Amino acid sequence: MTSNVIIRRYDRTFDLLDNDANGVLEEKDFTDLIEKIARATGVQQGSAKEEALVKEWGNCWNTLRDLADANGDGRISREEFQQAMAAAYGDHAKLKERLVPGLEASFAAIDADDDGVATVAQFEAYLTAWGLERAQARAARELLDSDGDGRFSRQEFVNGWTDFLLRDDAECAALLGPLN
Ligand SMILES: [Ca+2]
Ligand SMILES: [Ca+2]
Ligand SMILES: [Ca+2]
Repeated sequence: MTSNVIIRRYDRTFDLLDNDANGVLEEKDFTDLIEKIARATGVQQGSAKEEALVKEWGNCWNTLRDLADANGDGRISREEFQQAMAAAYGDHAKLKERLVPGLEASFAAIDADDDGVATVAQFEAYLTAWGLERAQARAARELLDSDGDGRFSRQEFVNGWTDFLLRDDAECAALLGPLN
């Protein structure tokens, strides 16, 4: 049974992934989002980091399409997304395994100097690429930077996002801004 909190979180995730806001997820939403993330985080065009972002998020799109595109039209409707996420919710381990490479590539984009630690300022730039307001980005970062030193590790980043998608409690609910 999927709770309302989780369903609202999936709704919010759908809205953010639907980059052109046309009500369906398509490959172009993902490629445009990657481009925005790369530019917002200062990843160089043609760099290995950009290649990793494109590759891993491309894989995320392919996984999502395989999982969710029930009618095979190459687009994922909100309903298809909700149903697929609710079904995948029963298998946390598998969902996590599929998400982590994309999350790690995102962290690498944020962690400009590759020391395994990112700053909240870099994270705010990343979230604005997703269309979040600065204030929302500030609220979200507190969930990752639990000791408040203004920095967080790759592991905290990956855990924060997977908890957001998989854990059924309010603590991590604000990661993508207010859910309403
Ligand atoms: Ca779209
Ligand atoms: Ca479809
Ligand atoms: Ca760093």
